[in-house]
Amino acid sequence: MQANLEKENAALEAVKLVRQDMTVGLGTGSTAEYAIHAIGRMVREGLRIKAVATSARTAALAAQYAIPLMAINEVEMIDLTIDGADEFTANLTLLKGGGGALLKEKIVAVKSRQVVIIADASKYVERLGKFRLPVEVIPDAANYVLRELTGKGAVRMQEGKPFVTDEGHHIIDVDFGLIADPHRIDTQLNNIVGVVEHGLFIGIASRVIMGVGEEVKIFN
Ligand code: ABF
Repeated sequence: MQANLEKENAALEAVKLVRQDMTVGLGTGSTAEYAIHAIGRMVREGLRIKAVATSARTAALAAQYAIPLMAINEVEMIDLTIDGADEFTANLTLLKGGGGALLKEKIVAVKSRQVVIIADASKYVERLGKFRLPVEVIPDAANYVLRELTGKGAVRMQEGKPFVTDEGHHIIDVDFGLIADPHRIDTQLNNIVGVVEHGLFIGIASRVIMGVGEEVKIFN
């Protein structure tokens, strides 16, 4: 399938940036998993790195390759993080969190010297927002946040049972429509009591490597 080939090609291009003795942030999601498999093979062939996982699922996959894992808080600085995204624009603004790991992904990303996003071509958008924005909330604040967001242009929320993150928080998927001003939404969300984090990554990605057909395209 085309998307999987594009994901794998993007991942293989990104792992060329991994160097001996680096501390590497390992992302979450199917695209990031292509990179983890490739890095795992490199570790089996003698690559010496330390790694930090952004989710329990990623940690379990890294453990299969005996990639040495450190807790996020044990690591001062991460040299390179490779992660996926749900959407990205040409100016490297991202919508992330569809995998429910946005909090640790953002912590790992902001601790990283270089954040390389890998994606298939379907993730490239002119404007973010076709994919609903994941907003991570403290469970006790969920109803309050839902009410606040309904008043601020969010039109559709997650129905049914909330997604519970590794940290025990809830994810509310919010449909803001196409997002003209990510900074405005970032500020709005950061000022609602009970919101822990959200999936807009602004000014965080250093580069996006997109698989497109058999090729890769790099956005800097
Ligand atoms: C994680 O994986 C999330 O931030 C993002 O939502 C998701 C992308 O998953 P996939 O690579 O499977 O499309 O990076």
